[in-house]
Amino acid sequence: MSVLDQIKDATIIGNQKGVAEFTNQALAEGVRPATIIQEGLIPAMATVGLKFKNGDIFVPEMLVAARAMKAGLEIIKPLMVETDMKNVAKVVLGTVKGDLHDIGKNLVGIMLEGAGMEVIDLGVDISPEKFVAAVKTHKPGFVAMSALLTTTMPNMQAIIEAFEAEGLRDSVKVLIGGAPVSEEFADKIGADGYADNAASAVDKIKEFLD
Ligand code: B1M
Repeated sequence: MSVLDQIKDATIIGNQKGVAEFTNQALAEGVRPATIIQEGLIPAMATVGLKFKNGDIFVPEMLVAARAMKAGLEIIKPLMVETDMKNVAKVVLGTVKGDLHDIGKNLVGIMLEGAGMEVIDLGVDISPEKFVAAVKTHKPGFVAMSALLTTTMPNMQAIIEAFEAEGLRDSVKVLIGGAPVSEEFADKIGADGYADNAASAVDKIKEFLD
């Protein structure tokens, strides 16, 4: 079994220690950090989601798998940051109100920081008011929102409307992402862009900077 498969299996069963060990082993073997994420950790969470959907596992198992994935990300995070290109853009990032999923958001944050951007991570369950306050305080060029539940997607629109109501809409580019979100939905709610993964979130922002 390859070390990437070992990372995947350890994540699925929520074996934090195993994920950390196999991640370190993979790095020692010369596997690129991005490959560990793309071919080990992310597919593991896709399997976990499927098992949950099929009723094979329940919320507690999903939670331990999420913690195991974070153990791998913690090791990889410092390796993703390029030191020579700081602050090419300032990004306020958060998971929208009602939604507690943060792995994808954290990954987006890691990739943005890795590309030399300053990230103000508001966390999860972030209301329109909190996004508005963060934009007023930090004056970012970009706001990146994450939603993983179909029920919380409409809160992205509420945030854009709050920016409009506060006269902030033209000061920021709003990008959205998360498993149930699409380009079409981004257009519908008047977002400036959609990214289907963390790497493309970086590319989208770079497009605006060009
Ligand atoms: Co939840 N959950 N969950 N969950 N969970 C999903 C999302 C679900 C699809 C599972 C399923 O049924 N198959 C389902 C949603 C169904 C739906 O809405 N249609 C679901 C459900 C139902 C729930 C609860 C309601 C369960 C319950 O309580 N009965 C509950 C809701 C809690 C809440 O938020 N209020 C719940 C809870 C949880 C846990 C807390 C146990 C845990 C989250 C732990 C955590 O995040 N700290 C959890 C998990 C782990 C999942 C799954 C299994 C994995 C999510 C994940 O981390 N994926 C998920 C199933 C799935 O997605 N297949 C599921 C890995 C991550 C790297 O991918 O987040 O998609 P993702 O991020 C990607 C891209 O989407 C993109 O880049 C990332 C990296 O490439 N991206 C962005 C994300 N945000 C972006 C922002 C951007 C750009 C790109 O900005 C520009």
